[in-house]
Amino acid sequence: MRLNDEFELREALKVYLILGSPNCKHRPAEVLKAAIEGGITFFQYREKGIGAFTGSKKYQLAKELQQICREHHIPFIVNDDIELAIALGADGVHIGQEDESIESVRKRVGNKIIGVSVHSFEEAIKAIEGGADYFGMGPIFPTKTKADAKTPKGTTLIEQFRNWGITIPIVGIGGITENNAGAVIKAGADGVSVITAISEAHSPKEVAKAIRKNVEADL
Ligand code: 3NM
Repeated sequence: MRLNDEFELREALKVYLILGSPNCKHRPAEVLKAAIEGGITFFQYREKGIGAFTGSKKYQLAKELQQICREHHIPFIVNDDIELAIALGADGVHIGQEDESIESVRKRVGNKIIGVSVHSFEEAIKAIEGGADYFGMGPIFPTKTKADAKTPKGTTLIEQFRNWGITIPIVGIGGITENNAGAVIKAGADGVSVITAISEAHSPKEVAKAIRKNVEADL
């Protein structure tokens, strides 16, 4: 999957599912397939938390999920694990502030997508200068999914970024559901990143569909 420009990336980020085996009650592949049927537009493999796979189990699951994404033309990116992303030929990586510098990651992944988690104006400027392709900003709402998540800030920081003239594609993250996704888009985000609202849903397909509908309504 190639995204040729920022416009295509912005479009692709609308409904951005993230998951790994610790986030799923059912087989991750089944959850991903259902979410794709519901209308997700982007996928990140994030294998973190209690019981997270490592080594060959992690590689095998990543490969299985990548294959599903390929069949449906959904970009597939990997959280943090640059080596895994390169080994798989993933469409990109998502990194945090504690990870390797963006410049160094860029040298390793070439023109693949690099997403960066950003929490302040200073981090935003540094990430733009380093060559980030999009920002993940959160937590917007309270979340139990990330053990070391910061205090939720609501949508104010996204609004401020847009008021300051920062135009880079942004996805909100943290506690996003079908009920609050629209507010994140109204604040100026291009999309919403969601883990548990979809991964632990009784019907990942129906929740993905509802989030897609609400995002499109507010874009
Ligand atoms: N990053 P859920 S919050 C992976 O604030 C992640 O950067 C965050 O999970 C950040 O959709 C978060 O289940 C967890 O709330 C999001």
